[in-house]
Amino acid sequence: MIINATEPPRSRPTATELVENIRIWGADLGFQQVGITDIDLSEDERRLDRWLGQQHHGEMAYMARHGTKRSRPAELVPQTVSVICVRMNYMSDAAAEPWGVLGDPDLAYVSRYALARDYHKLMRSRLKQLGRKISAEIDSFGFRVFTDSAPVLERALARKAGLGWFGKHSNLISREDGSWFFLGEIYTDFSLPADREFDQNHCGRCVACIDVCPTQAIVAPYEVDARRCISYLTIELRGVIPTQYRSLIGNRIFGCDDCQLVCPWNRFAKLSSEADFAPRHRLDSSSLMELFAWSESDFNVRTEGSAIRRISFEQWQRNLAVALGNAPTSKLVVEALTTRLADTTPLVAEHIHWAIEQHSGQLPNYGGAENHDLRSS
Ligand code: B12
Ligand code: SF4
Ligand code: SF4
Repeated sequence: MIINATEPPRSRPTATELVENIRIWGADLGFQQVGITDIDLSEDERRLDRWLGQQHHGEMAYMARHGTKRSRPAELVPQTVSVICVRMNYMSDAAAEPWGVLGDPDLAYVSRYALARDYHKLMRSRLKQLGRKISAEIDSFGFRVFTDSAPVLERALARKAGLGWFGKHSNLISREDGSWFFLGEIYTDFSLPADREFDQNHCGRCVACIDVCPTQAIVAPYEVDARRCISYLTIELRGVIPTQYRSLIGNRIFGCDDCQLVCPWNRFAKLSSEADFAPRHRLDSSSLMELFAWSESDFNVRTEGSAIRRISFEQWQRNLAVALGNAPTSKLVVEALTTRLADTTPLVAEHIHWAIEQHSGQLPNYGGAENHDLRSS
């Protein structure tokens, strides 16, 4: 090997230099913050166990399936000693104003995080780039990246890495950016100096999120009973939406943002200008009727590469049927619901019957399920 005598051999950066570089590379890759933590989540493990013990996870069996792997990073990826946590803002400056959509019962409200390209893809690709950049500097840097893709206690790790505090709605909040951000992690076997954990809480006496929650899912500060949460009911729950929540769901057809929309810390939240987070197919302001008219192939084409694909076409129609039950009564709405009955699954049909019933007696020639003998169709 020829060694250029004029250039000194590349020296290994000190731990402090490396961490500074990681932050700079993270910022260059579009992350608003990068923090580092060790892997001790014993306090959070107790809270997670309690949450599971109370059955707050409902039918999300994956939350309980992995034993202690979720709260013990080295059980998920052996030899992990440090975790690099990142966050990326997603509220797009191109999206329609959320309260305007929520306040118009003819429109469909899709959670702001799901209007665009599936964030998992973008986050994973950026995290991998960050990991490779570090490996190029440190030969012995073994790593794996995650974003909502494995049993990882993401918010707990992020809080420990100094990224923010748990709001009473349980989302992580940053002083600089509010809570409209995604989290991601790099697990590594390379020991890095940990940042100071975020040990303050800036919620104070505020309870705005608890008060606004349409289904009272925030059963205590920092504790969400997922079974009541509209995000769970419209996304994670595969079957029948319990009737007591249907009117409360309003026009929210995929997820829910209310607890974050009222949070004072989001008044100053910075918007994202990532092209990938700009809304697609006018999903930020479409009417319920437009979306209910989609065929299965429309659904497949228009939600390709989107986080909405976490739900099936059947769940999509189920959610729209509930929202149409909450829409202002009109002949067109009742006709669209009734027509759909001819070609749908028993699950969707059950929700359509409920929806039609909400309009019964409000139109002269539409008496609801009774007049149409819908239950036998
Ligand atoms: C399961 C899940 C859900 C479930 C359950 C939500 C929940 N609160 O657990 C449902 C489907 C309802 C859901 C909804 C949403 N989710 Co979600 N979800 C997850 C997932 C996969 C696991 C969360 C988890 O571990 N829950 C278990 C409970 C026990 O954890 P926890 O609520 O964080 O509880 C901790 C604290 O509350 C704390 N704690 C408890 N008591 C106390 C008391 C005090 C004093 C303190 C300080 C702390 C504290 O200890 C617990 C353990 O650390 C994560 C991804 C991941 N792998 O982590 C995404 C994740 C949490 N979700 C996310 C998002 C964006 C959402 C939604 C906003 C989506 C939407 N718009 O519809 C909503 C928000 C609803 C809400 N208010 O939480 C983001 C949150 C980003 C952020 N800024 O925090 C995550 C991190 C995904 C990601 N990679 O970005 N989600
Ligand atoms: S996402 Fe909606 S339903 Fe869930 S806790 Fe927040 S306000 Fe309540
Ligand atoms: S709305 Fe208030 S209580 Fe809820 S997270 Fe924001 S600051 Fe905390």
